[in-house]
Amino acid sequence: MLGLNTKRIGRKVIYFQEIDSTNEYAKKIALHEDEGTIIIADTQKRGYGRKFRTWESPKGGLWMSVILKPKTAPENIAKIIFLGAIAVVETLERFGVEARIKWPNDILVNEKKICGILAEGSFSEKEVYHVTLGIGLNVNNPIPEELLSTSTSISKVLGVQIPIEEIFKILVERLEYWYEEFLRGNDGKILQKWREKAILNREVKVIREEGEIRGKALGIDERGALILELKDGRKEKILYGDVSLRFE
Ligand code: BT5
Repeated sequence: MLGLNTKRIGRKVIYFQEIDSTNEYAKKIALHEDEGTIIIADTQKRGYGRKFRTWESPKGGLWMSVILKPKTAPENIAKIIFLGAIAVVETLERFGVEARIKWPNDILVNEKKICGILAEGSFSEKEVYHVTLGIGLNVNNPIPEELLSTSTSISKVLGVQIPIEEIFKILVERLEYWYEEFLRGNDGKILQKWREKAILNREVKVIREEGEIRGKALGIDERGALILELKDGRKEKILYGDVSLRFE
């Protein structure tokens, strides 16, 4: 028994020992599921991130997806990623791990990635039908050799293993708290908290399809775009890209 105290998020939890991807599964069933259903798996054979990049998901990590059905406009989906990131940071704090958010969807500890978030939605021009919020958090799982210099896990940071159920329970509670704020229209509170926990006011390199761009990350706007201050003082808004903190 998980004994969750939440009303909406995690009302139903579907567990797999092994699955291709919890996000893929959640998207498939989303139309006929109630809001709040969580898909969770011990391992994913084909976990993925943005642009379908491979997400390593060995046993010992927290790999989960939440089905959400907010009555909102598609431009608000970025805030769902943001509230997911805040919930993860607060969960880590409860276990004594200090983490920061790197726009748009990474959670870092000592500048190493501990968690990635992926929101996938089905929507029309005006209306969101459903959003699948995928969270991949390295807990007790090994980190693959090729990611060791850029990634970490809770057990590596703390030097002890924490039962996944404990992390899961708090994460679900924090997700519910922030999702309720979102549903109440308290966007300002979400954006403010996000800014408080994010890596801002420093030089970054953003890799976009149309090329690289460097500048100082100042913040985010209402839609979730990153505001970058370029060398010449101009400001540029970036809606899609990868931020790199380490560069020459
Ligand atoms: C993300 O993508 O960071 C979003 C990852 C979302 C994963 C969850 S797990 C549950 C749900 N089901 C899924 O199939 N997905 C979601 P992105 O920003 O594109 O970052 C991907 C990059 O992170 C990869 O190219 C690797 O460099 C790195 N990476 C892969 N596995 C990692 C891991 N376990 N820990 C840290 N970094 C990893």
